Amino acid sequence: MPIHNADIADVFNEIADLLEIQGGNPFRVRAYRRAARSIGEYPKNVRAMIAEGADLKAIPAIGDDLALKVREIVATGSCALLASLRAQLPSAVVALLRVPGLGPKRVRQLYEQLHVQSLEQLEQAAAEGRIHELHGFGPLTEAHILANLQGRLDKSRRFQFAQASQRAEPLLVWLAALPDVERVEAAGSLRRLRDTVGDIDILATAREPAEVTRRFVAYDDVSAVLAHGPTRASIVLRGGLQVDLRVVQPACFGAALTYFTGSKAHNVALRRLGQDRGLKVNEYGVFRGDVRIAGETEESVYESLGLPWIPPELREDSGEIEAARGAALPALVTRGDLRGDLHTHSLASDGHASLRAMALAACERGLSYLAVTDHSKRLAIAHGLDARRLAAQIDEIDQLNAQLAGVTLLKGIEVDILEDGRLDLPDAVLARLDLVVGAIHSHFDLPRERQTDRILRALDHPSMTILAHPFGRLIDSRNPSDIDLLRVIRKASKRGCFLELNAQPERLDLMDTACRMAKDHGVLVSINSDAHSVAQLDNLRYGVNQARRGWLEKADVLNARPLAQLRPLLARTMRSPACETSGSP
Ligand code: DGT
Ligand code: CA
Ligand code: CA
Repeated sequence: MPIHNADIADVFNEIADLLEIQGGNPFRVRAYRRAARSIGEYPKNVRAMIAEGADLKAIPAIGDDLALKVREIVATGSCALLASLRAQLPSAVVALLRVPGLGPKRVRQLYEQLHVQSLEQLEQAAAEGRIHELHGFGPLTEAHILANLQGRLDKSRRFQFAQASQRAEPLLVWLAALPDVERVEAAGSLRRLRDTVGDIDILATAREPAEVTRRFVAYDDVSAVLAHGPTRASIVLRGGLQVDLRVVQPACFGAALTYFTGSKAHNVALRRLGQDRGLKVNEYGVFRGDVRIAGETEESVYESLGLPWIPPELREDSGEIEAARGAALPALVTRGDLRGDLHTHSLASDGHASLRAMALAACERGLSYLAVTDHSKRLAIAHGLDARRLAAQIDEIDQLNAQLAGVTLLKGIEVDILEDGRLDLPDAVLARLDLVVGAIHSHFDLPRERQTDRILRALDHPSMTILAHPFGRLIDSRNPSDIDLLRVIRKASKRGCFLELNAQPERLDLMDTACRMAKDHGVLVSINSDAHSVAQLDNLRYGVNQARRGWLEKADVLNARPLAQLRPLLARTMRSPACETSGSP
């Protein structure tokens, strides 16, 4: 394996960690850390420099002794000093240094006196109350360690995108306003607009990196500091969300942003593409031999690989690289493309605003139509409408539309799809509506065959227009129903029906891959807020995020159509019983 600068930096960092735990000379520890950073960010490939006989002491922070070590690492992949340090201390002990409140001296005590060698063992020792008996530790320190570890080890917890972005946005603004900071960007799953986020990754450039990490760990929303170094730090925000900050050199910023945006699968694919061209791609740049040929911007990184810049939403190694190479990247739908919203509630069922207030709010948000789709009677808990109340609402909307300017209310219903696939209201009243949004609110766990048949039957109803939140999942609390999406999509296509991408942050249903399937089969997706209040109309942006991850373009989205083009698509004539395929899906 060819040794790259990052590998050398890793060796030096581990040496510094181990020396520190063993109580080594602080100057020596710092020298290794400085060297690690300097080499990691050095624009030329050190291995190539050695091959050319260049003087390694040209690299900042590298003197005679460290130059020898660099040669040793390049020649052998490691160095004797690291091997001997590792022989004295298991390398998992190094991870203990990252726990707030644990310096090298304490880590050494824990290791020697309690035989703690890993974070898991540390948590166990704290939970069993063995730590506070050590010299220099007390019950407070022990409790602090335990609290920190529980935050850190609970890696499985994921946050809804909306929760994560609401936490991240003020932090990003605050960071950007710090005097030393030059650039700040979110990376990771947050930047890829994933429906859930494990932790937040932030990249920055700054004149004084250490000053920025120092301020970062003192941000007023911090509940724990997991790590704090001169160029990187990790904190846990109140509410439990972890944030990793890395401060990088401007020349590396684009490469680091690409790397830490991920996904991991996309990174692997980029690296492979680089290898085919004789290039090395990592978080410091793109290198040909010893020369960094790209890295300052993301565009430069992609360009060096013969690709246009790829939107982060698509970076999942699911065809985006091939599309980029063939100049066939989708022009992703934007919030500004949406002309209306086809699933909203009012005071009549479980909404919190009047029809008029919802209509005006939609207009203010640049929408020109809004479908009123209150619940049907089966959903008694939501004060669902029966045929009589729905008929009254239809009349009310007609009157309102006569008064409203700039926005049109469409008459709809979110009708329950009953267990057997029938709809919860009589055909006659459904036939008076502009659109019928059908939704499952019960029996989520039917076997696949029955659940799918239930939906297909609903799609066969002559009035059915849009299948709402098709999988019924709730991100934190309900798994997606087991349905055969392909059969549902084929039926929707045949019946002229549409699938909803419900934009509520806890739903985001359709999922991204399902959006793409709908697109591939020519079934339009309706990005709906499902707003129960004026403010929830802003959920649309979360729906658009998800649609972009699903490769949707403006033309793939039902409510990106202006009203005049929408009306014929909603018209029931397309779904008349005459073109029904009598039961066989
Ligand atoms: P998350 O936090 O679970 O929602 O998902 P990400 O994608 O934000 O993942 P995270 O925070 O573990 O890492 C951020 C990015 O860093 C990730 O998307 C790709 C990059 N990355 C992390 N570890 C590796 C790795 O081992 N190999 C490669 N190629 N990239 C990695
Ligand atoms: Ca992350
Ligand atoms: Ca992370």
